Amino acid sequence: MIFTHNKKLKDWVMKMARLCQPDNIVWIDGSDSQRQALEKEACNAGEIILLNQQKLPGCFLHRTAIDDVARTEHLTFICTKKKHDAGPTNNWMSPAAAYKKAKGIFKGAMVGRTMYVIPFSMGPVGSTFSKIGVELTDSRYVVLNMLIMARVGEIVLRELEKQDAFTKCLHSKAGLDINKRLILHFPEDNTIWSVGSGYGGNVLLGKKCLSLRIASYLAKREGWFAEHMLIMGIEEPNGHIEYIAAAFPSACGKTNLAMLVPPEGLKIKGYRIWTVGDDISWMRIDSDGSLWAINPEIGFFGVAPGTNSKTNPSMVETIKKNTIYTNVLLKSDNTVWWEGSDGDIPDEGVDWQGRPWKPGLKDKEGKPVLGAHPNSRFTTPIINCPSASFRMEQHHGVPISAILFGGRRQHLASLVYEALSWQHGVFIGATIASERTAAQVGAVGEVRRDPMAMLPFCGYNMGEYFKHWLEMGKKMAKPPKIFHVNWFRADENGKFLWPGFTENLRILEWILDRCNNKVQAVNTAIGYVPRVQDIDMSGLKLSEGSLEKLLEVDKEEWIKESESIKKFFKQFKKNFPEELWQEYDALCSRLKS
Ligand code: OXD
Ligand code: MN
Repeated sequence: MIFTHNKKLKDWVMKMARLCQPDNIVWIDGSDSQRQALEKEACNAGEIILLNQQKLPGCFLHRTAIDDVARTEHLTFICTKKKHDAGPTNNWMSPAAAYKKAKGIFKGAMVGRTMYVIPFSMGPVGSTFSKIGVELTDSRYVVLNMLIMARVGEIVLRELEKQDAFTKCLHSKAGLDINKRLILHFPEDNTIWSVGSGYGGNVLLGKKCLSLRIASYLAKREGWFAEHMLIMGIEEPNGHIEYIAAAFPSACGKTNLAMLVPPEGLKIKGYRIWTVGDDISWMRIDSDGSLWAINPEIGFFGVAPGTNSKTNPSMVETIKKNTIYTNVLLKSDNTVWWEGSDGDIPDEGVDWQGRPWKPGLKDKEGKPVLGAHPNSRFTTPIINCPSASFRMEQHHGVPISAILFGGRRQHLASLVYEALSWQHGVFIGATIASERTAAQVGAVGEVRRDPMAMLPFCGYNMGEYFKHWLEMGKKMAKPPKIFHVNWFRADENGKFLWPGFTENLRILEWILDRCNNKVQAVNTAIGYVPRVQDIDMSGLKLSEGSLEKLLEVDKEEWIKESESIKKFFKQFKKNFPEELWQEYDALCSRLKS
């Protein structure tokens, strides 16, 4: 039993308990002994499976319901009093309607279950960056994942006695019924209600819900940034470290970049990479006039398929212990496997739905049956990562030299280019986009805009969000330089021109050289593009003319792109900042000159 002096917290827990009617209430204290007891209970209840403890110590497997395997954006709402405050890119419900609808589902949802109270801090406990949340949940899986992803327990309760502000997070699995599933954000009440799901992105409320949707709203009010960005440091042999933050839409390689291992050809230069975070960056302007960042999380919630020693050797090391796997294949030796993992394809196993599986299995329509769900995940502590930053716990964060925006564009976007100014950089961020691949539903090649990679995560009107970016730029004496990268440019046959992954360090090197005024660049219509000779290609052979093609700016294609940008911007109507229309006009006139 935990004791808190915080009356607001006690009253709220009791009020939610009256609504959900759990049999009992357990406060999560953050101790190893409590975690181990919960792991045992969850195993006994069949919620998780203990994996082979010789090969995967401290690891477990969990399977979600088969229609509960990803974030459900159509069931995710921003509930502000005025619809306009949620903006044209968010689903909106009025707070009164949303509370009423969700109360109907939460009512009695925890009968026969325990309600766990999870006090958590996003960011180091007590840092000026950090925000506290308290999640009430009836899921042991949520508790065990939160213990990996956030700083949890008694230490947070003590902090809550010094300050009163916390995000009220209520979650219940209820009946895991997709027709009774809602992910509701009430930024004006600092409240999140999630019901009917057990999938991480919907239920680990410290992550997307608090650290992006609620935090972006608070950041606008309080004058900081909450962004969907990785943070990494690049150390030179002399010990000097420069940090960058990068926003790419989901499935564009943020996690792989955040922990890359230098390629063979650059090893001689002795770089060392430090991973601060792979998904979320909170950034503030410090007294030195530059932007400093923390990762509010302490775990990775990464996608399993495609993770192997070639694509991400550091992650392969990270997930060898203390990891919860979700929706991957279970092998007969009680270890796990997924499509695109290391090692041979197993002869048999149990698939992510709990059914017997063997290679070559086809469904009724003749389609291959996958062992692991394409969005199967692992939850794992950052501290396990060989490149984990030694500054994770520093209350000050790390100084950011460059901000990168990127997308998946087979055509159009050069491998890398630098914004002409902060304002132009905001324009670039506001226009980032990815093309659909054959793996997604919809027309292949169709462009989906995802400004700053925040489209599903901005907790308020995105027109106002762009204004916030512009305002922040004005307040910084030493703003980071802004760049756009595109690892996915392809030739006429659709073959990627750039090898990506570890080789991307060559582009980071150019970016840092630009930040330190060490190299010149070509001033093009879209921004500063590298001179071919300034990318270090030691040990990497591309076919003749590939680098030139990767850096090419095709004005005709860009003129077509500008039409699509205009259409996208128009939806924000009066809320759209004039400065970005100026950038739009300036781009058009540069393209036509
Ligand atoms: C994530 C996402 O899970 O962006 O990080 O969807
Ligand atoms: Mn993400």
